[in-house]
Amino acid sequence: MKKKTNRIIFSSYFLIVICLFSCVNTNVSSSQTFTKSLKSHFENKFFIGAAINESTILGKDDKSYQIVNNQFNSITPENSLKWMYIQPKPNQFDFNTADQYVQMGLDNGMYIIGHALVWHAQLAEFMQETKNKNEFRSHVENHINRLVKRYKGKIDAWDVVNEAFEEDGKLRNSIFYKNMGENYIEEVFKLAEKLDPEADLIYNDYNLYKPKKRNAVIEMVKQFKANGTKISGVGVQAHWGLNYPTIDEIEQIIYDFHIAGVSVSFTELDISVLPNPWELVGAEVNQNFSKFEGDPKMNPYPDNLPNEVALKLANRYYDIFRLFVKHSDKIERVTFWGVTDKYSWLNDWPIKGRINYPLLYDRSYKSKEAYRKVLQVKTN
Ligand code: 9MR
Repeated sequence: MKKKTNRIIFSSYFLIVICLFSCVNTNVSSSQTFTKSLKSHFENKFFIGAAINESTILGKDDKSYQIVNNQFNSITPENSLKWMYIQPKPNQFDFNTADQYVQMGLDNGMYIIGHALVWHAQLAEFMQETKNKNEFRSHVENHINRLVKRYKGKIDAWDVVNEAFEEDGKLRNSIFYKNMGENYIEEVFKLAEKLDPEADLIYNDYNLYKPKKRNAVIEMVKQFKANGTKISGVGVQAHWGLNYPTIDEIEQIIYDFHIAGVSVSFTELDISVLPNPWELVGAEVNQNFSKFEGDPKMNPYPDNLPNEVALKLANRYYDIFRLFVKHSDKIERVTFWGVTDKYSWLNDWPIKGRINYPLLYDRSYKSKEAYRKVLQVKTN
């Protein structure tokens, strides 16, 4: 929390500086940029962040870059720090994009997230091929060592482990579990703490509104605390829909983790507006629905979002943020999973090639009704 206040003061200062020197000629309207922003609106409540892609990090998508700088005070790399990109071959690291990502956050006084050290998806191929358990473990240790040391004092929070539980609360039978055994989560948290004792250490997962899965994470938190293992917070991936989870279910998540003694961050917020006839929830990337590709029933708004749906989305965001403000003492950060609808992963999941509208900015980088509604949420 101390860090949070410092960073927010710094980023307010930075906003004024940016205001003075560079507001001409961005495509974001000046009233939108400087009279109000998401970060000023929720100042002292929680960090407000966005996941950013490589084009934004490298400055190729300047409009996105401007939105991020003007509106958000926290960033998460959507893909650029994932294992397959950062260590594609044994001990061959490519830090180019990651370094620029971190620099962007430092330049703009942001709360910088490292996502993610240990995750079974987007892993390098050589890890799948490593059959020797000792060798596997030393690759994991080397990976964490190199990343956490390199960004010590710069990356504020690490998603140390991502998506390690199944829906029924059992540990996922992942490559990490198979090679390192059931204590691997605690083991890597301890290592991350040793390497950067100041960094916030987060466990991140989806579907935590479902009690079985949430309880498993709570048990893990309790075990860590009993053993003196640092865990700063739980990242609740918020890949949600217009009708699920209910506000009560979200509130329960906040209460339960608060009682367990960790902060809550809503780490991957986006609201799908497209049909979900299979009641598919969360973000299990292995679910494949390719047989529905090209089916117009599954892609009902290929040209634009009808007003009534845009309003539903706006009201849904309004309700969610009202709840977040109500519990802002327990919430560290709220991060959108992307900046504009144009590049949202939800255009391609669970069916490729759809047109989805899950975020606060549209395909031409304009703020949507949902953005305005979020700013209408009272903060005092
Ligand atoms: O948004 C990311 C997308 O570009 C990648 O193709 C995908 C690969 O699995 O990962 C997406 O981000 C995921 C995040 O890292 C962890 N939680 C689920 C997110 C959506 O899949």
